[in-house]
Amino acid sequence: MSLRALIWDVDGTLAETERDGHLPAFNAAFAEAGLPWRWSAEQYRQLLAVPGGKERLLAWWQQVDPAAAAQPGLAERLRALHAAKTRHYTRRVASGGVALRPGVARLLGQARAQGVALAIATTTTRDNVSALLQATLGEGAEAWFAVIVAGDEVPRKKPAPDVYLAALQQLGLPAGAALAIEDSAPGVAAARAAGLPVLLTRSDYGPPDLAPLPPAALLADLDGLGGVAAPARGRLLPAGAAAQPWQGRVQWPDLQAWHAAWHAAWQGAPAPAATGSA
Ligand code: XBP
Ligand code: MG
Repeated sequence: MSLRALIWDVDGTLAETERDGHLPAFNAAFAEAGLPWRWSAEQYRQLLAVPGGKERLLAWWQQVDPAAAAQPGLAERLRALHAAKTRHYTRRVASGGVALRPGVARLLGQARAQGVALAIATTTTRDNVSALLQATLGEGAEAWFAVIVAGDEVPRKKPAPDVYLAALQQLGLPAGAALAIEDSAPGVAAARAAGLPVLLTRSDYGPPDLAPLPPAALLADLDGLGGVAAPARGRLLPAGAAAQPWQGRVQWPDLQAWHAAWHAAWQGAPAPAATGSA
């Protein structure tokens, strides 16, 4: 089965948005609301275990001020605080505060030249996706993506597979005809649970290591896609074979070869769904 679609995660995969966008936006929203909170980079790394900005805020509030978190009207306070954070985030992105990770524009261009479908499956909001694509790829870039599924558009956020299953359904493709590009453990778990082979491009906030994954889960475990300044480094994980060191700049033919090898190892059977915890 040939590779017909690339399904991209957003935060941490297209850009280091957690470090350069979401964290400062949360802190700006706290300051604006007169809340004494300022999340450090390390605190935020811990908080990222909770996918979803609104869910993250609630978990924090329950941790630091359980009495306030139990007050009636908290849901509205949370909604307003998250809306303020999204405003700070989109303003920061629109002003050029966030750059694409190395190699992302290259690979998107190669996929488009091949006529391969592009899709997005993310936990963040559609407003944030639109702001990032427009600021980093220009007007009209959003139209490059045949499908965009945002976190609030499905019942469950990552590590549940909902955004990936919705993307596949809207693409009209089986999981074996696509490939997910992810940066984090919840993201890998979500893509695996949807039966997708995954290219992992670890991000600044990605986990130091992922729970052991069945060989079929990952095509490769890299520190990025590789840019002009430096190649990506990591390892190929051919299904059923030993990991092989790899370094270079990921190109469309690499994805085709890794995807074909994954299929050959599984004779087209879908990879085992997620088993381990992310
Ligand atoms: C990462 C997330 C998001 C962002 C914050 O999404 O978990 O919640 O951290 O964005 P991705 P929101 O699947 O793209 O890696 O505040 O809009 O949730
Ligand atoms: Mg991500």
